[in-house]
Parts: sequence; structure tokens; C-alpha cells
Amino acid sequence: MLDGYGVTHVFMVPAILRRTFAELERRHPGIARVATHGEKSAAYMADGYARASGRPGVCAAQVIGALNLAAGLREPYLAASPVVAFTGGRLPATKFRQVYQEVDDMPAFEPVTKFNATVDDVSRFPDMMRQAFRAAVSGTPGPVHLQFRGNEGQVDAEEAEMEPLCEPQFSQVPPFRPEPDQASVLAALAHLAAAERPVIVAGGGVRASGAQADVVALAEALQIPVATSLNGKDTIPGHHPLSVGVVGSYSRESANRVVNRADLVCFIGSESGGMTTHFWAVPPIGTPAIQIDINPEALGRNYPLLAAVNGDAKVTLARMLAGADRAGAGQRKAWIEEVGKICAEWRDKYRAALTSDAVPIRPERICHELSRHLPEDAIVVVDTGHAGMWMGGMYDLTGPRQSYMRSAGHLGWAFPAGLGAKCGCPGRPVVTFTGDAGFWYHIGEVETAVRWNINAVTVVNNNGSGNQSKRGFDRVYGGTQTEGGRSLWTFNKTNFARIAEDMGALGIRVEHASAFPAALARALAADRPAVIDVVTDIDALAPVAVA
Ligand SMILES: Cc1ncc(C[n+]2csc(CCOP(=O)(O)OP(=O)(O)O)c2C)c(N)n1
Repeated sequence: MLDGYGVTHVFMVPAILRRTFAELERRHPGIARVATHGEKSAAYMADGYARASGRPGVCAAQVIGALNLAAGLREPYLAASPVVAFTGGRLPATKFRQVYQEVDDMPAFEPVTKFNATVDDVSRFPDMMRQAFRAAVSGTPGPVHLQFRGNEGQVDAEEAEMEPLCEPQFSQVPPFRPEPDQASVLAALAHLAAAERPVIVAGGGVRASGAQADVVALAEALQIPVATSLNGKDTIPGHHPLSVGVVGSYSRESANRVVNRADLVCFIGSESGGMTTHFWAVPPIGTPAIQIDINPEALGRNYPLLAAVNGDAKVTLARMLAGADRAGAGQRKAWIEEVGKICAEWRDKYRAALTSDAVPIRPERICHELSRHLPEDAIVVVDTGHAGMWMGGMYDLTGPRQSYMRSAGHLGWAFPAGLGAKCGCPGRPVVTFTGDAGFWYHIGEVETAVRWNINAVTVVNNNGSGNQSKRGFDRVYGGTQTEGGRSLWTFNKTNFARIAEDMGALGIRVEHASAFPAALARALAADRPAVIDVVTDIDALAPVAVA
């Protein structure tokens, strides 16, 4: 059935479903069984695989690792990413008898899954597997969990007559493209036509629907600037004349300024959550809004709506484009000029930092070099914290074939997610951007990458600290931190390039910004995993959001 659903990799820590994994080698050697150094990173790899490929990512753990796996599902749950998780579970004959390694794991999966179920009888394999894949990719996608009877899921050693029927429709996102109600489409168009200063806020639902080009086409037809959430950053290239940047907390100042000047905000595939709206200050609640989403429960949750459109983003945008009155676009010349000025002001303000030759290196400069030198089909994977702020605000995608995936909040996600992304899309270059605190989390997976030839490139913004925390500790220490205060967020100096080399990867240390492009080219050309360890300024703090 894994084969039937197009699964190419399973990420896990043994021992789980031993019989299944043995059968895989015998009958489906094309499915890689990637043993990792922790269940959480296995879940993150499955998540990266899913977000890069649009196909469900599969991960697994035996009963003792189940909660480590559940911890790893928190991120794909927040990011609406289809991950299928398998664990071993208790036996009816021995549960509640202090069996080695066992507790009731099911409740812990409840808040981080869309579907959380036990498979107690071998004959239930096919229908439960189908339901798991169906739930993972449908509507707003998300993680699912199946717990198989037996601490290692030994139910898979039993036999039964079963029909391994698969539904390939549920092997990718989206399985359906629901059409919107035409009246709601016309209402949305009427409000857009009447607005003087409209803006689109495109979210992760645009990625899920593959509707990036459709958003850009509508924006061009109606002359509407486009801001994105972090999760929707690859909706529009950074230098497109209508692109204003990422809006919200980890954002670009121009995007927040434009959204706060708008007289109508059109959310597309965005939950309008706290991060994207800078906790509902950008735009302020009460700003006239319309919203397009596949999930009816998302419509109007945070902003009262003038029009709510329930449907798949791609088919909805095609309908809107067909009905759009392009004549009205000319009326927005003044608004488009104002938006252009706001964007130019942002570029002028940050030009010096983006091109800085300072030693230690400024993170803005790394972002700028990535904008200039990443391949046109690159998948960019970015951690949270400062990494999310630097790249969200300072990095520009250069074309429609580049993809961007970001941590929805969990530090340490990006490095294993980048490895998963490379497994999901082996033909595309994958470049991950992470801080050193983020990289430390799952550094052992460098060995996994080498063992499996997962040739992703990881750029470490190595400032010897988790310096995003600096401002907060400055505040609680009344301005000047004690040495003890600094010990809460600073680390020993570490050469990650050397560690990577020891594990068999290519390690490159970069201490001068001018050396970064050659390092990136070498890493991309290496036929092994690569870590570029960039020594950066511990005092560099990312700009905070403009409200
Ligand atoms: C699982 C988890 N724990 C804690 C945090 C809080 N947090 C956010 S950023 C950060 C430090 C980031 O350090 P690093 O990756 O080195 O990047 P830097 O801030 O130094 O650029 C921490 C601890 C988090 N986001 N996720």
C-alpha cells in the first residue's frame, strides 16, 4: 500500500513494523527505509518530504519512541503538512501490568493530528491505511497517526486475506479542488473592484493548492499588491513589481506598511493567524476584508468579512480571473505608485546591511548572497527564530520555480526537514538556512545524510549563540546583562564545518562574506551532503516588526 500511495521513503527509528520493513526490502526495494538518530527528526524529515513534494511523508517509531514522534508532529500540524505516523502500541493481554516501555500514547497524539486511531486487528490494515492517507491530504492537510498493536507493531506479522486497494487520488495535496459558490466569487470581485487600496495576503493554502501563478495573474490583472505569510513566501518572486514582502511578525517592513495602508485585505489560503498579522495588528481588526479558503471554518475567524469564498485556491482564482473587470485596474495607479515607493524605501534602508563586508559577517549579507546565487529551481528551507526573521525579511525568491518552506515555530526543524525535502525532490537543489542553536538540535543527522547520500546543503548562521533571545534578556536584566544572563543564550565557539567533515560530509567554513558565493557553488556541486559554517556577528539583531 505504501507503494500504491507513491511513498519513496519511510523515516524511522527501529524497531517498528519489522516484518513490513523486511517485506519492503524483498518486494519494494525502491522504498528507502531511512533509519534516523531520533524520532523527532524522523517526523521532521517526513514533514520536509511532504512540503517539498506535496505527497504524504511517512515516519514511524516503536512504542518507547512514540512521544518523541508525537513531539515531531507538532510542527507539521501547525504548518498543515500531510505526515503519516506509525507507532507500536500496547497489547490487550498485558496493558496496565507495568509492561516494559509502555504508557498510553494515544492522548498525546490527539492535539497534533487530524486522525488518531489504533489498528488492533491485522484485517484492518487496508481500510485504516486508506483513511490515514485520505485524512492527511484532505481539506486543510495535516498529520495523522496509526498505532499498531504490539510495542513494535507486531500485528504486521499476522496474516489475513486482504485487498490492498489504494486510492492514488489521496497520494498528493490537494485530492479535490472544490469549486466555490459563484455568488461569493462575484461578491469578492465587486469588493476588489470598489477598493482604492486593496492588498492580497497569500498564505500556505496557495502553496498547497499550487496556485502561485494564479495569485500573480489576478494581482496583475487587477493591479493589486501581494504580501505573503512566511508559509506563502513562494507565491511571488521578490522583485515582482507587485511584491511587497512577507507580512506580520517575521516580516519585511514594506509589507507591514502596505497592509496597514490598505482599505481592503484579501486573504487567500491564509489562516490570518497571529504570526501573519503580527497578532492582529497588521491589518488591525476591523479593516475591511475578504477571504478565500478551502476550509470553511477558517473564513472570518479573525477578521469580519465582506465576502467569504469557500473553495480550492486555484479553481477559485481561475473563476475570479475570468470574471475580473480589468478596466478598473487603471484607477489604482496612485496606490501602485505609493506601494512602489514604500518598497524602494525598504531597499534603500537595508542596502548597506545587505551588501556589508563586515567581519564577523552580517546575516543580511548571507541572505543577499542567497538571493543572488541560489539556483532557479532551488528549494529553500528555513528554521525559526532569527533564521525565520532574516530570511523572511531579507531573502528574495528570484523566480516562480523556487520553493520556500519555513518552520512554523519549532527551533531545529529546518536541518532534518531539508534532508526530507531532498528525499522528496531528489532532482532539485535544497538549501537550508539555520542558526547554530537550531543546527545543534539534530546535528547527528549529518551522519544519516551521509549514509543515505542525501545531498542537501545546510547554511549555518553561526554566531555562537541563540542571539534572538538577547533582546528579551536585556529587557529582564534592566538593560545590561550579567555574565550569568549571557550564559542563558551563548554557547562555546564551534566549528561545524570540521564536525561535518568528521561525519563524512563536505564542511566549508566561511569567515569573509566575499567567500560565500564560491562556497555555495562548491557545496551545490559536491556529490555529498554539505554544511557551510558561516561565522557571523553575535550582535546582529533582526529588525522587529513594524505595526
Ligand atoms: C522548540 C523550541 N524551543 C525554543 C524556542 C525559542 N527560540 C526561538 S529562537 C531561539 C534561539 C535561536 O538561536 P539560533 O538558531 O542560533 O539563531 P540566532 O538567534 O542565534 O540567529 C530560541 C531558543 C523555539 N522557537 N523552539
